[in-house]
Amino acid sequence: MGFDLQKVETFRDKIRLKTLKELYHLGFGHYGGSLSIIEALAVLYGEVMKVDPKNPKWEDRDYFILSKGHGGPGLYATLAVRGFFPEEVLYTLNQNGTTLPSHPDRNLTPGVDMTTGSLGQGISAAVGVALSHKLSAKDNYTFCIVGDGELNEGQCWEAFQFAAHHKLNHLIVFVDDNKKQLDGLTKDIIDPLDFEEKFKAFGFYSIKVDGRSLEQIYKAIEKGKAQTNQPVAIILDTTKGQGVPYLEEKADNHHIRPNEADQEAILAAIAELENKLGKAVSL
Ligand SMILES: Cc1ncc(C[n+]2csc(CCOP(=O)(O)OP(=O)(O)O)c2C)c(N)n1
Ligand SMILES: [Mg+2]
Repeated sequence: MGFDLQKVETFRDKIRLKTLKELYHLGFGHYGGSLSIIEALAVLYGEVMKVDPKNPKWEDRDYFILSKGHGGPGLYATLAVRGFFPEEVLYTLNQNGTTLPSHPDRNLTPGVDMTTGSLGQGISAAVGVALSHKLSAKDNYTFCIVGDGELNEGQCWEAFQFAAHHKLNHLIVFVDDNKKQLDGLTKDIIDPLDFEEKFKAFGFYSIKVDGRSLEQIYKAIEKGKAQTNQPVAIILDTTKGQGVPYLEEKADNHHIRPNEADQEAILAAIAELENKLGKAVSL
């Protein structure tokens, strides 16, 4: 299958629109880290991953684990637009009785492959999933997104050593290198130095791309898939709040309870995306 840029761009815009609408409807949430992974999610679910929305537990599917589970709203919007559940469900985000808790739960949401939210643990689970497929001689891919701040957790690096030792070449890890964590710049808290080089030293095939470029992300995955004896790390050069300039510039953009100025800017971004996509997509 070739890469259909226009199709993936539209998919990306719909995901970003639904992410903003569900979070705005809730009144607070993890805007910054949900928005910075949308390009990667659009490429994965729009073009790359073998999934069946009608049969989410299909054994031959590719797996996706959002290790930075607080980006759940971005994943939920992706799954809804992809047809795993009705888009209206997005408006129950994080409310009593919902199937969409603030952080992903594999027992509640169709299409969610792993329960995550405690940083550092999702990547360990992803390595286990990839190992089980390798031991069973199955060719499913396991994709996992970790945060740059999340990589402060030593557990992540234990998992990476293990993945390289076992040559888990069907494990593709994305680092959402948005340069910020909960309360500051990653470089001021624990400077990660050069992720690309670090992953190389840990035995990965490692490549850095512009995390806004759908084409670059797709090509990196293709290169990763060509590896036969190494796990793959794709470093996404992203911006926290990506795709909404006002939120990108807002210093404190990890978890937002929008004030009046924020509300105005978020509603303007929603209107802009709705105009771009045409009224047909708005709920
Ligand atoms: C083990 C653990 N410690 C702390 C938290 C609280 N927490 C949630 S998000 C976050 C910051 C994560 O930063 P990063 O991985 O860079 O995420 P992003 O920038 O993508 O939002 C923290 C500390 C957590 N979820 N799990
Ligand atoms: Mg970050």
